[in-house]
Amino acid sequence: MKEQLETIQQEALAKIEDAEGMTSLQDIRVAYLGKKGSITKVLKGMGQLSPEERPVIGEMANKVRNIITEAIEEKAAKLEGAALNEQLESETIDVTLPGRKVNVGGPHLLTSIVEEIEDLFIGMGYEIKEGPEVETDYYNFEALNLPKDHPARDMQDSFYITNELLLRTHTSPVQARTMESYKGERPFKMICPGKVYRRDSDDATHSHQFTQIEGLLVDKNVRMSDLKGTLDKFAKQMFGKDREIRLRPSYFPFTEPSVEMDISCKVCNGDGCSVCKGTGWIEILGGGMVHPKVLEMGGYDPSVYSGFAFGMGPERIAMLKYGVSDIRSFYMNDIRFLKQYHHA
Ligand code: 2NL
Repeated sequence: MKEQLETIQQEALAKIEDAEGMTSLQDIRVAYLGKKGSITKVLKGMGQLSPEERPVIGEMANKVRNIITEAIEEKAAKLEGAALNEQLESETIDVTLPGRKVNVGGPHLLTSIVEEIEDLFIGMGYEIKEGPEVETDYYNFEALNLPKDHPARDMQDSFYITNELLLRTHTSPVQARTMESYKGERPFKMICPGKVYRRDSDDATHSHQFTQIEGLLVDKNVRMSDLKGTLDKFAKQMFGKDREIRLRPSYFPFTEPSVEMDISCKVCNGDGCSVCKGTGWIEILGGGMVHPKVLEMGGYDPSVYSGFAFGMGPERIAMLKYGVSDIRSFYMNDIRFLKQYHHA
């Protein structure tokens, strides 16, 4: 039995030495150390031995098992190291290959225009305010001097949710809310950009959803000339320092007196062309002195405070500034249109 174990040890060590991969190593483990392996077989035959021989052979069998186990583990570590080296060599990465192109988007043209206008008014000390797009009848109409029988309140012209709730038709409710929040106690200046909604059949110049920016300044002794100076600065910064403005009388329910502002046509410099329809002037926005009733409803005493307000459509500003001919282009999300303005 002693000889048998010695042969087993020699044989096993030679096979382990020659093993070329993990699978053959595993086969060797099973053949020698497994339940039906050679060493187990020897141990099973120990019953025939004398009581003196048994512990000697038992100890030897254990030694042989340990030697073989150790040899297998050593060889396994060697084989794994070799496999890793081979993998590292075969999988070298070519860092000189050009990378895949990532398409980076940019702000929408309308976003750029709104931000440009915001920056301009922030520079004049204005706050930016936002408000809800689902508004109450009170803030959208009543507080702005648009009483119950006013034609602008026609069901046909607005998206009503209930009798008292609707999608705001202008950003003016934000101004009404701002006046209310300041409780008639302090002067302020703010602009409010945002989405507004009107029932309309969409075409090249109409959209049922569009954006607005309105401004409101309330203080003591505010005059029409303050409005004119502010709008002149806005026009020159937005459209170029050579632009002239002119104010024409107009009507809005929340201002009195009310005006519309034109800028001199950039294309013909005021001589008259197809862009300005021969007039030399292009309409940009509306405004006026805040109606005393609106001040009062906002909590400001009209005998102490006065103010000016104005409103404009960023779509129209963008169309004039960049020659966009169809308002629907802003909402169709045609990537060819959007891409043209990523520099803007
Ligand atoms: C336009 C004209 C305008 C206002 C908006 C306003 C708001 C309050 C008080 C007074 Cl709370 N006025 N807003 C005033 C005049 C004109 O917008 O053509 N917008 C596109």
